[in-house]
Amino acid sequence: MLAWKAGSISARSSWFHNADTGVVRIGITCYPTYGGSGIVATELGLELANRGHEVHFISYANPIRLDPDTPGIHYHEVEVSTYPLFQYPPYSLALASRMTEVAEQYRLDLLHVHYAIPHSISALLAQEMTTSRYLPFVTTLHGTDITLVGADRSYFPITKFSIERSDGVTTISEYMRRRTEDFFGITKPIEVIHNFVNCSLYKPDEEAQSIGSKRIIHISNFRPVKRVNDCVRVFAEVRKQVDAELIMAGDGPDRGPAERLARELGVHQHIRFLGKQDHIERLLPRMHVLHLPSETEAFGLAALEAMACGVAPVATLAGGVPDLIDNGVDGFLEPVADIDKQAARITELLSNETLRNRISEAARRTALTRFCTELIIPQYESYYRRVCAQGT
Ligand code: GMT
Repeated sequence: MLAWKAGSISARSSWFHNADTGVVRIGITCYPTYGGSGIVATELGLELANRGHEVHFISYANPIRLDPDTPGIHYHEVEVSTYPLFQYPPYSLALASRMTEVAEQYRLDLLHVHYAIPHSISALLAQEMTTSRYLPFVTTLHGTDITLVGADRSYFPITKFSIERSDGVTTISEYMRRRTEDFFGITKPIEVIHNFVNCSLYKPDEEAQSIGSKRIIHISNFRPVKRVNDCVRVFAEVRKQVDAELIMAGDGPDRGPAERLARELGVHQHIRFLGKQDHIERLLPRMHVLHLPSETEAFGLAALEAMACGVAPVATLAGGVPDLIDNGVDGFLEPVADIDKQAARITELLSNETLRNRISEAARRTALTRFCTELIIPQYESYYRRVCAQGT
């Protein structure tokens, strides 16, 4: 591990904060907005702090879902100054400077960045700028950092470089691992650590489900890759058979077009566009079906959170979703853009209670037995130990 970075670091050494207790001082960087990668990073930081680790979030805003008063949690804002010459203020550089400051001041053991671009490059710079010791960094690849941004001609070389220069690379599904290896010709090991859910917080509420009409929910950041118009089209078909309601949670560029389409199809009075929601765990248990019609999806965190609440997922056979959903067992996978098949499946689930209960129970079981926080967080802890041990 050290050989390919020799020269700049040979005189330095990394340390693991407390080798006896395994407590780590970690800097976490993510997009602090409503995206799944930011949610995973935040929940990971909170869980690590809960286990006694010292967690420092370094970002341009306080990540959503993060209460900075939580014991063991620190938040360091990155200030991006503007200057008349800067048409594009260089956030990556300001981030690298802040990472270095925090790493030196709090004697961080490692950095963990979520979403490759630009966080991984900032971490690499911070590593170079940290003079007191070797500062390893782990990059977690979440989805469009590889499938869309990384595939863009302007970002391909730097994405590949950032992966190659990371001390450790994890990703959230087998599909993402294969896709990264194949597309970038990466040969270094990529560890798959799946998305996780807090199964005590995200749990079923049968009573809430039994009240009122049948409810379908879609949760996303309303980008084109999520195909939110398909939710509306499918819903219009479902409404021909079942008296159902559609709840659209989240916000993003395709919200306006989806609202227009709902009016055109005459179903707008049965759809609620809620905008961004801070407490999805309170909303989900009242739902009957989650609809995730994405073009591509690296894993599908929203589907996992729904499954933990016993809500049957109907998703598309796209990307890493089969890592999560076993078609016909704990949810359904239908072809991308196939409105008829998706509508038929949702109609069937809403009108057949026996089927819905079977899927709902299996979905909860999958969340509990494969993706619960208690199972996944130790995988990160052990991965950090391995990465830090490589740098000593
Ligand atoms: O859309 C992205 O690729 C970014 C990311 C985000 O920040 O919203 O979402 C991805 O990360 C989630 C958490 O790991 C995954 O569960 C989502 O499947 C994935 N989204 C896509 O691949 C479209």
